Amino acid sequence: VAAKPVRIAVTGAAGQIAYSLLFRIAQGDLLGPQAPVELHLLDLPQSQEMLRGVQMELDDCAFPSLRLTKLFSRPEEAFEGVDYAFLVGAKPRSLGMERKDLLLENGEIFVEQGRALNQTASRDVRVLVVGNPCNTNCLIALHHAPNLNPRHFFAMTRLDHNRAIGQLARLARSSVDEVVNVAIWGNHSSTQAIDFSHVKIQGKPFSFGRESSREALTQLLQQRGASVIQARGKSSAASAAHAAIQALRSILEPTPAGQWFSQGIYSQGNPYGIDEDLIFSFPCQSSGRKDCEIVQRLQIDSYLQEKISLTQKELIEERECVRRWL
Ligand code: NAX
Repeated sequence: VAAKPVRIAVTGAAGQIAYSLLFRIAQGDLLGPQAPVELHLLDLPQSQEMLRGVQMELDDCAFPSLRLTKLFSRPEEAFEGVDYAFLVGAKPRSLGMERKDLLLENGEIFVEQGRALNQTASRDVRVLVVGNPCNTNCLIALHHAPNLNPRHFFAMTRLDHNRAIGQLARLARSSVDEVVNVAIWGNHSSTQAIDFSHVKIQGKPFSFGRESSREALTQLLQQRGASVIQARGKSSAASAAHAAIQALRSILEPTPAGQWFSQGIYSQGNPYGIDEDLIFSFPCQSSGRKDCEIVQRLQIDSYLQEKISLTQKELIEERECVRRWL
């Protein structure tokens, strides 16, 4: 008997991240080249023509594992029976728009999509929120999906994590696979707390030597998204799609012993004293059974603790801003 296709929804499917992500999934980068997949593309009614173009291109690749591509403008239809949902679609921040306005504009989208997931998605669905502000959008979605497991909702901080690995490897003149155990704590925003304190390069603990070089790298990483926009004229897309694939792959594969990845997850029951109702990025590990557990008992020095408190404060403020929906 042919295996039943895995159903995967991507929202914002006419946008630039999706233009990379959909082809990567269809090629097998998420589940392997043998696993049959069915893609559900969701975008706004006015973007349906564009979606048709994307669908034609997917057809034209003749990917062996892509069984079906369907187009939608209504989330409850797009999420019907899905095993994975990448929530990428969101309104971009326009010129002069306050962070608060962005939260409110996007909040409504995630109320609707959370409800829709609750109604029609597989009971075992895993949800990755990419659309910004991704932590708080994810929190809203899970609050509106009471019949789904809150530990199955994630916000993407993997791009930040990967950026840090890339730059550390450059700094140490090492290859990226020799850099392990960087971590992003907190919000996917400029307050993110980048934890270099457990980093090992070529098996040895890494240290910056000078305080100024840690500050310089932190600044470079916090500004990286803006630097890409400045150079490319558009925000990060292929690197974001790659990070999204890795974020879900990381829960499907056992994490190498003693290592971790960064993921925004529901903070309830966390061992670090973080507020219990946030989507907060932590160093995480997986047994490979679609799970994601916070790494326990890491030492947190006073420098990092201060940064973690700041990013937590920002997330609490964001939550206050969208309180009407929680
Ligand atoms: P684009 O503007 O290219 O695409 C967004 C798409 O979403 C558009 O096609 C739009 O029509 C659609 N959309 C808007 N509202 C929708 C709704 N209610 N339902 C379905 N579709 C809807 O943006 P793109 O560059 O693809 O970025 C998408 C999101 O990812 C943005 O919010 C962006 O800020 C966020 N990012 C998050 C990152 C992360 O690390 N978490 C990094 C990359 C990126 O900046």
